This record gives sequence, C-alpha cells and structure tokens, in this order.
Amino acid sequence: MTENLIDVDESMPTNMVEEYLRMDRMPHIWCPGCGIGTTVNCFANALDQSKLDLQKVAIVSGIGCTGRVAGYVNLDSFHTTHGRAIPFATGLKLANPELKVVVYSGDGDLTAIGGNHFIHAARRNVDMTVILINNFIYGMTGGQVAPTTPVYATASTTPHGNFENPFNLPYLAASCGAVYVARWTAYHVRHVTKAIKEALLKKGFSFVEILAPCPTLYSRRNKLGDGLDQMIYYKENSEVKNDVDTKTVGLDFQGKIIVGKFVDKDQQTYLDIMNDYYSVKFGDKYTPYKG
Ligand SMILES: Cc1ncc(C[n+]2csc(CCOP(=O)(O)OP(=O)(O)O)c2C)c(N)n1
Ligand code: SF4
Ligand SMILES: [Mg+2]
Repeated sequence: MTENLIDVDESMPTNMVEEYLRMDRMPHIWCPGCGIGTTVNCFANALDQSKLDLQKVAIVSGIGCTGRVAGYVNLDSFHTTHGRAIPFATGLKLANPELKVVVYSGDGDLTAIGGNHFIHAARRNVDMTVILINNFIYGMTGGQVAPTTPVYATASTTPHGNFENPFNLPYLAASCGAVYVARWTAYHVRHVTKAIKEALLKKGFSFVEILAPCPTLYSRRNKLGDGLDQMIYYKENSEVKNDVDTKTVGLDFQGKIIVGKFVDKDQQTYLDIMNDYYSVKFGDKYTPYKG
C-alpha cells in the first residue's frame, strides 16, 4: 500500500467522502480556491446517495486539471488521452453494458479536441453520465482560450479579449439528443449533488455542466478576484429556470447564469434499440447483446 503523504490525526472523525477517494494520493494538485474539488465532494455524496454498486461503476477522465479527478476517486478509474474520454467510455460500455460509466472532464477536453466525440455519443444516446467542469479556460496548460471562453474575456492566447462565440453547452447536448441535461455552479452544492445522482440513475446520455472557478488563471487574468469572489458572483447572478428552452441559456462574460434541470426524458439507448430491432428481425436466432 502507498504511504499516506499527510499526517493523519487518528482522533479526528473520518469525513464520509474519504471512502470514495484514494486518500493515499492526497494532497491533490488543485490550487487554493479551485472549484474542481468542490464538485468531487458533490460527486462522492451523489455516489453515496445513488446506492449504486461501486464495483460496477467506472470513471473516465481526459487530460487537464479536471482530468485528474479519475485518479483521485476510489472507483475503477481511467485517465485517458486528451479529448478521448468519451470514446474510451463508449468502448467500456459496449464491452460491459452492466457498468455505469461516468466521464468526468474539463470544458476544453470535452468540447474542443473531444467535441466530435461529445456530439456523437449524445446523438447515439450511449448510456453514460458526462460531468463537465466549465472554468471557461484550458486550466492546466496555462489559461488558453477554450470553446467556452465568453466573448470579451481574456485568456493567455487572447490577451486583449476573445471574440469567438462560446458554445452554449446545455443546448449543444440537448440538440444532439442527451436525455438528461442540467447546469449548476460550484456554489450550488446541493443541486449539483442531486443532479449528479439523477444523472447516474438515468438510462442514456446524461450531461451535467458545472461552472467552477479557476482563480489561478481565468479569474486572475480577468481581474475577477479569488475563488470566493467567483462563488459570490455565482450566488448573486444565478437564476434557477428548470425546464427552460436550452437555446436561451447561453453565457455572457460575467452576466446572468441560468441554472437548472433543462431536459429529463426517456429514450431508448443505442444498445436497447439495436437489441430490440435484431430480436424482431432475426427472432430466436438472435441473442440480445449483453456484453
Ligand atoms: C493531444 C494533446 N494536445 C494538447 C495537450 C495539452 N493539454 C493538456 S490539458 C489541456 C487543456 C485542458 O483544458 P480543460 O479540459 O478545460 O481542463 P482544465 O485544466 O481547465 O480543468 C491541453 C490543451 C495534450 N495533453 N494532448
Ligand atoms: S489552474 Fe485553475 S483549474 Fe487548474 S487547479 Fe488551478 S485553479 Fe483549478
Ligand atoms: Mg477548463
């Protein structure tokens, strides 16, 4: 067993999320005030509440600060290559349909280099949960502009402002066919936990976007203060609008943030539709695929 890197005071009560983390890998690499850790806490609570058999839950991340999540969570974890978390997760699901497969990665990873995989997995309604941490930037590599950077925000590659329209991610996911779509911020810890739990229990392509502060790069470059200042911004500017048309939830630089559960519908998954169709077409000659 790996030696624990932090001194543990045995008299302290154990935090319930520890059971869901690889404590031997602490301390983590995230900066003070970074929102990623808060989302992991919510994820651990959601796993606890979901009552899923953890032996049948796998987590896949791509590359980036968020991509480190898979390595810290005490599940079967896969830290894959940049942008390839979703195709890796698709392979995992097809090979073993009994698994609950979770993709946990950043806005850059999932919607820039991995953007095509994202839209096609949603289109196919592959049964997986995608948790996307949107800090409006490529965090790990120095704060480059991302497909989520708001117009006018600065990044290391757009020092005088970005003029590319960012993706409206709930709209992108919903229009491609996602059966569950929600957006919250790292401030909304109870809502994030509930959304992740619902997404985990949903059959089909479920998507949860969580806005989270990157104080080291995004906030600093844009003179937005520290992590706490971003949390205050989330608190004061978020408006809950469940079931609203996702077309209307695009984000502006430091503008209003529409949060809520936007889509929750039932639709056959890729594997279900294939099994049903082949069962009708080939009758007894076809054994439904179960991995
Ligand atoms: C093929 C390839 N291209 C580029 C990189 C460099 N790279 C590593 S992480 C990253 C961006 C990650 O951004 P995001 O997914 O938003 O994660 P964050 O760090 O913001 O959580 C990039 C471009 C890489 N590792 N591999
Ligand atoms: S660089 Fe930004 S996203 Fe990465 S750990 Fe630091 S605060 Fe978080
Ligand atoms: Mg990012």
